[in-house]
Amino acid sequence: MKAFDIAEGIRVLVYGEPMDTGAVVCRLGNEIEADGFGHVELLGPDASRITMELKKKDIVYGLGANLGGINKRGRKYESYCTDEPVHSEEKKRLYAAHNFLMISGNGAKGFFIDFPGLIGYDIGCSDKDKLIIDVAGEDFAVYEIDGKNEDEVVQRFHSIIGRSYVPPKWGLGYFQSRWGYETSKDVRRVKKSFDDLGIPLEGIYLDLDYMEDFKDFSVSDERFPDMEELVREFKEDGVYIIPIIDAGVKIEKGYDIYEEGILNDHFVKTEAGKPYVAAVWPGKVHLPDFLRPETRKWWGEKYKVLTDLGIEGYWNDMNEPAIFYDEEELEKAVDAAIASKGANLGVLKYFELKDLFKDMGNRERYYRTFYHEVDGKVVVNEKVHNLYGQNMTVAAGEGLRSILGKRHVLISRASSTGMHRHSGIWTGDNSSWWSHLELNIRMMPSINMAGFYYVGADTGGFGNSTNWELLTRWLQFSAFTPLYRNHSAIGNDFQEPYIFGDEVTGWNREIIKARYALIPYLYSEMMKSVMNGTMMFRPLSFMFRDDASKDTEDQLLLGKELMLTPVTKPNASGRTVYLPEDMAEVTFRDGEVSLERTASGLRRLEYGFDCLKFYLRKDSILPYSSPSMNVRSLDIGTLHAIAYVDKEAEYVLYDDDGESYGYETGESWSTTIKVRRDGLDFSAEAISDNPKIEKIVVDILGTDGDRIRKTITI
Ligand code: MIG
Repeated sequence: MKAFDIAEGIRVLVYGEPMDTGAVVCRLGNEIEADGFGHVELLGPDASRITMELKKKDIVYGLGANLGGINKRGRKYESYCTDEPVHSEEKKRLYAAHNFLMISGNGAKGFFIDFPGLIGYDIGCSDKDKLIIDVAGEDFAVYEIDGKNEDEVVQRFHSIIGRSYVPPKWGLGYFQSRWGYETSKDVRRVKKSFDDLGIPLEGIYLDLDYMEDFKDFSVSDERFPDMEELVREFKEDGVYIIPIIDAGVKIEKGYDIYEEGILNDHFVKTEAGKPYVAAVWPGKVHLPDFLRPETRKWWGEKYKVLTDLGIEGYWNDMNEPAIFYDEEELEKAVDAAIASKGANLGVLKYFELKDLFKDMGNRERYYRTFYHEVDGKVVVNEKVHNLYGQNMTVAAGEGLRSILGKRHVLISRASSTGMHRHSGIWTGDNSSWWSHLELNIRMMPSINMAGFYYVGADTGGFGNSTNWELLTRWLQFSAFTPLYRNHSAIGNDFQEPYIFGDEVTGWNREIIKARYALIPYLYSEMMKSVMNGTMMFRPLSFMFRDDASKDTEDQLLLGKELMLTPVTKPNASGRTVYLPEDMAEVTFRDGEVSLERTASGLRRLEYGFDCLKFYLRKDSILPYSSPSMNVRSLDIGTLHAIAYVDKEAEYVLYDDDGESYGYETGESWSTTIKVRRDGLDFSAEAISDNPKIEKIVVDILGTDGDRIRKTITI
């Protein structure tokens, strides 16, 4: 092991000769003396174990988009990007490999394990006092990060992984999606329903249905003959089309992507050096070797086919990569089935036969049978598995940036740290379960920790049919997440916000409108978090040190201002909330915003379906606008704000053009709003260089119950 200095509070311990995974952007400093952290042992070739002690009260945060709690203690996890269609409690891995952990107890300490293969975590599970990390290799680096508190540790971690991707501002609108909008007629019908019912809509995601035979970069002539007009007409109304792209390339003579891929050697190979054959949606496919820079460049340029149609947003799917079966596995199962034809199968034999077919998808063996080219060397997928989705998405991100010259929307299913500089993520195939709404809440802070900000879950739930109540409650929570997308799987009941009758439609419309009113604030918070490397969503325990705050995992802090308290149970007219300090209850209903003082402690919150509720912290200001039908028509000429003030409060509203890369070099506008108690009165002032803002109307609630409105002219 060698140790190097990186920056204040950050050092790296290097074991063996790790490869460059693209996760970090920092340079090694001086070599230093270090005894490491915990205990590292080599258990054999390709097996290293790191063991650390956990104190009774330590909280372990991190692991990004994975299962479990905000506090990761008490279970096992794995980092090995996997197409996991059912996120049930016993699962250990999902689509992401986010290897950042933070132990918080007596101070906070972060660890990032930079390694592209399988890592197992046993976090106080088999031994309650131990954190055991099993790295399937000998070559890896561990970044060790100190800080005065959790926020500083995260900020320092983000300083070594580099600034995160941000979408254009329209990426914060409301998106409707469904696997099974089969034709452009279907898509037009969906938009018309939103228009007719006055529900804001920013865009419609297109799933596999738009392609011809599931071929990437193709558009079905039969089902989407008018794609170009569709995109243009929608855009005139401020509505975007966002198509899916899958990792696997259909094997089909004459299909340009396949032909070019073969010609230029772009596909991953078998041990014998032949293009590897997997089966995914198009049937038999080859998988592009995204670990090769030439292949990434080729793939990135292909997006031109779609950007030429006016498309500016994309989602990358099946890039773990997902494999439904390979030829060997299928043959084995089919042979066994044929051999048992007419036989009197005993039950055990029957189970054996059935299991050959069951779970044929994503078998670990597949990932040991195909190879990448990394820096001229041949490397089996298993060893670099977690870099596949990352590099597919880097290819897309770089391609789109150079083709469009302005920001684009991009989300990916598989991810690892490093990809955060190029794309957002969605949390994959959740189910229409109440427990998955709760899981969504718990995932948000850890995903931010891992470097991803443009994030959201399939609102309403992807698998299984949702119901009006779960959808409405989920719309209420997702109204705060940067990616706000309702998505569901083919075969389930429809779940557009207008499906469940007039009354529910009215509620959902109000919730989505309230989201639009919050976009100035949400965009400001997302951008400031990205720029400063701080988290947008934080657990209560980052700010409040009492045990009740540490135990609270169904409430979140958003920015420095808000505390979110979503309802996550059926048949509930509200919930019990825990307030670590006095706050003001905020209600957005029917275009009206109201504030009520609430004393700290356990409180009953009445939270119906027809509104958005949350809390505003003391000495805080929340700016908002009038709702609009899309981001383009968002008008902040008259900006509104609510303030809950004891002594004084300040909010700095970040804004920029929302579409160029100017923000990278500081092209932005800033509006500072201040409210101060002045004897018996309040004073409010603002300084702004934002040309769009003319006046700010601030509704102030004092901690003593006084209410006053101030209007500031800019
Ligand atoms: O095997 O494209 O997570 O969002 O709707 C399923 C169809 C493939 C998985 C994605 C989901 C998408 C679905 N895809």
